[in-house]
Amino acid sequence: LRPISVCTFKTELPKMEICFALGTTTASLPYNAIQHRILASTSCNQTVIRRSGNYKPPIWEFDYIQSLNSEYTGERYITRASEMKMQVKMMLDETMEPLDQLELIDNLERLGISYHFEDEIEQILAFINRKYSKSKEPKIKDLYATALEFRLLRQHGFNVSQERFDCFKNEKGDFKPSLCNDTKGLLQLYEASFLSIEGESTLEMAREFTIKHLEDKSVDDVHCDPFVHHALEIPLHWTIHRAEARWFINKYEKRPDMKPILLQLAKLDFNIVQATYLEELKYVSRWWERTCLAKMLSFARDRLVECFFWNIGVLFEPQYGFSRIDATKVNVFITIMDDIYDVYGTFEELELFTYIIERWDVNAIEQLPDYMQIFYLALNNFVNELAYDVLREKGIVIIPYLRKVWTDLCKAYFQEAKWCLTGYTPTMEEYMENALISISAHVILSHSFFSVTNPIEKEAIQCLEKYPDIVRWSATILRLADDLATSSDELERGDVPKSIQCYMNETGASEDESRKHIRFLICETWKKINKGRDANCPFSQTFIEIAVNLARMAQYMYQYGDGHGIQNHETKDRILALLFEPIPLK
Ligand code: 0FV
Ligand code: MN
Ligand code: MN
Ligand code: MN
Ligand code: MN
Repeated sequence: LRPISVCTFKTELPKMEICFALGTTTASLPYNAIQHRILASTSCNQTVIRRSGNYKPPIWEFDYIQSLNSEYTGERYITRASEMKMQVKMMLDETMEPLDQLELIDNLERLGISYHFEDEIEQILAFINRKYSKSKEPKIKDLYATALEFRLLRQHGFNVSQERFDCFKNEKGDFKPSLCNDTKGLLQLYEASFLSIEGESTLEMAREFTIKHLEDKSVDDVHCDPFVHHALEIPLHWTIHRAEARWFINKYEKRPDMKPILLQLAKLDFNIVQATYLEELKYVSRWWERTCLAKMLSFARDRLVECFFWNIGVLFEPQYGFSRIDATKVNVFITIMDDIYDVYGTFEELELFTYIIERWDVNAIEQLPDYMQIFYLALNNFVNELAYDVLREKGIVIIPYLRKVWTDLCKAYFQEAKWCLTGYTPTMEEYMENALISISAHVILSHSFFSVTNPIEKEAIQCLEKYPDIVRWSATILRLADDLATSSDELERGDVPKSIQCYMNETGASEDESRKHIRFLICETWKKINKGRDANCPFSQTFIEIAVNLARMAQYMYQYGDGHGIQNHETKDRILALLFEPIPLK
């Protein structure tokens, strides 16, 4: 047993039927933690022993956040940036060679400033695409240029065939061995291969081929090309914009072909955008302090800054400040609620809580223990406020939808609590069906949908309610990335088995094999996303981008372990670099 905190709660039991059978006795249960659950939940006297997640207090305290200021809010900087944007627009107009155009676009994207030039970029790519499909001459045979063009066109939704790479294969159908010496070409081919969809064997082969040869290079060479190293860590297509911008600006500065205007605009724009993030963070941190939830629910993760940070990856453009603030609150509520179910709540409390949430019965709140009362009322206030804003701004009542997504989440959490209590290991399929909901992507994305969509169409809501593909794919990657990073600790704490354990249990695979399989599933899900663009659902490009970015951000937050809950130094450094430290302008 690992009881950490002992506390008392109201023992008035729910006046409702218990609608399922447990059918297991304490004696036969395999895990200490489960016995502990039983112990806690059968206790009818005043003392209840609870588990603890052993979470550390937050790194970023309220006073620290409030003390931060950025000089980049001033009019002077904004004017300067606008002037530079005009110059870059001219540059886009005047660049004529297709390869130069492609490189310019690629640089703008990696520098994090392409969002200012979306129309111009779209036009150029459409032109390149048309020219390519009309031309009868043999296509360019340079691997680098071919792959760059392929990736950019696909990224922007143009339909280009993998056959473009056939000319780089030999008679046997393999990539020509001579390509190994072309590091620049290999790198581009590697990045392009991540835009593949299911069944594209050339791109599959390209990925294996390039990874093998790039890895060889990065092992051989002490002065390994930083671009190779960076790419192998995480491909561009999986990277969030802000992180890439921060990294690339540094590298771009040292390039011989660097264009000073791009560099200066990128730095300045990064700092200006960062300053708006800071204002949002300070605002939402005051809200968080006022709720007192961190003090009153001290068993839960207090991760306001991390919760905010997710949204830098999910929707980075400065105009979405309000969405980021609301989305931060959503993440905070999810994180606490997850801890209530996974760590702190007794089985009976969870059962009652789920029952009351399902009916959204605010009148029944008194039946709940104190910590659930305060949590539920905070959540209720948030839902009502958001619904009020949406009704005022967009004339549509969304309360039932919001309640429904929170209810579904609670039911999925409760299912896991039941499995935990009975020591049941679900099959992979059973697990995933529930885990795609319990990872909360649908809650996150539904709230984002209502906050970024205007006008809100009834058909789009109806689609959203049915857990559309794009939400499922995003949820799949979020869930699997989370499991890879958090399940070891969760298992130790006596949580339910996660995907890795379910797969091991079902197939007899070792943990290593199982983890490999999970990473394979992540790659397969990306292929679906790449094909994606669910034609039946009238979602905006912005919303789709949010869903895809959530998957990207999950891989970023869980890249070196649990970047959300456990405060590892990688996440700390990333937060400093993306949120708190401006880029020196010199
Ligand atoms: C992860 O915690 C967690 F809190 C999530 C994914 C909820 C918040 C989501 C965002 C901030 C995007 P944990 O690993 O404990 O989640 P599970 O579902 O595995 O218990
Ligand atoms: Mn993009
Ligand atoms: Mn959890
Ligand atoms: Mn959980
Ligand atoms: Mn987890």
